[in-house]
Amino acid sequence: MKIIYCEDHRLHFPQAELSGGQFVTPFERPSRVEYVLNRLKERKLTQISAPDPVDMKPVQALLDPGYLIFLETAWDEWKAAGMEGEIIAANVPARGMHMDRIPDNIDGKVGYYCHASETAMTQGTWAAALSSVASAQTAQRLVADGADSAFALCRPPGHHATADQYGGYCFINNAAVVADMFRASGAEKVAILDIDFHHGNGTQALFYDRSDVMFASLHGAPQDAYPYYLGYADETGVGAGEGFNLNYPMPPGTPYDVWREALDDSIAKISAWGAEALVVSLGVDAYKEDPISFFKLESDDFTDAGRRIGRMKLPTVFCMEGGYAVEAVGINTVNVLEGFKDA
Ligand code: SP5
Ligand code: ZN
Repeated sequence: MKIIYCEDHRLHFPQAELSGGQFVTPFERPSRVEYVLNRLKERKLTQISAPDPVDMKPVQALLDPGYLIFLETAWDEWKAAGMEGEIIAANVPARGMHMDRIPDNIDGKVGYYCHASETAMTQGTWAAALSSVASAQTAQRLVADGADSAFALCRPPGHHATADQYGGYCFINNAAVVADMFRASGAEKVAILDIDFHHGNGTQALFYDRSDVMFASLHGAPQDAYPYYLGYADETGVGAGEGFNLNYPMPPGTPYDVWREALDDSIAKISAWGAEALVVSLGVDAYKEDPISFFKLESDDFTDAGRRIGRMKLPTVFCMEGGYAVEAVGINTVNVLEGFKDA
């Protein structure tokens, strides 16, 4: 399997994540990628290359133009306004306030374009986010050109980012861009399977009214887990998209045999629909030792999950999402890929 990775991810490394009322070193940190790379090499998966330059057209086609300009210019505006620290949203438009009037003040703008204040931006965030989506795009082109599968080792991750909001450590929704590119390269029906512990709220929102991209997400139930305000089972799509959004929320302590039933159900529905290409939002934070999650998957379970995904026999792009038990992130991620290959 070809693996695409860009070292520019290191340009995004905030010092601070707001967690439990304190600033801590972000869970989403550069070393995550090093653990995955090391494990890939240990397992002799060495077809690793750098991405081609980012193609902004598919990104601009999917996302809000004002949001992209914001991401590109936010750091300079923040500094020009005399802010000393990293960019952290301290205000958001809440119930009863205007949702559609964008402030001029950068502090107001940051909150307008953010949905979760745990996520800080720094000088290098935009460049890193572009390198991440560039990896996803290069993986997509490899698969569109005939490869069975490819793994985009994306960092920062993407599935929480919507058309116009960042948060949950995500800025550009890599998996969504890949799905849209599969449509443009000829697939009529594209599925996104999101196995990250957290609900893929950004991906859901981007395709909620569309019948050409089916979205399935296995995640911690919103009553108990970030992103809290989306991800219920009764969110099934709207308009033409009705029936094309599948949520599998699960409670604290969920073990693999329960999670696997959700996986099998989502796979059966994607297969019955006749998807022609598959994008996997590959987070491994469903692991039992993950510091911010509450499922109970073991490392071997990721191999089995990969095998089940591989049995779909679809052209597949994997996009790295979350996973914060850093020493196990490499093993668990590569287990999915090896299970997939051996299917
Ligand atoms: C891509 C991805 O996995 N994003 C996850 C974003 C999670 N944001 C909320 C983090 C809450 C952390 N709370 C820490 C409590 C530790 N005991
Ligand atoms: Zn996650």
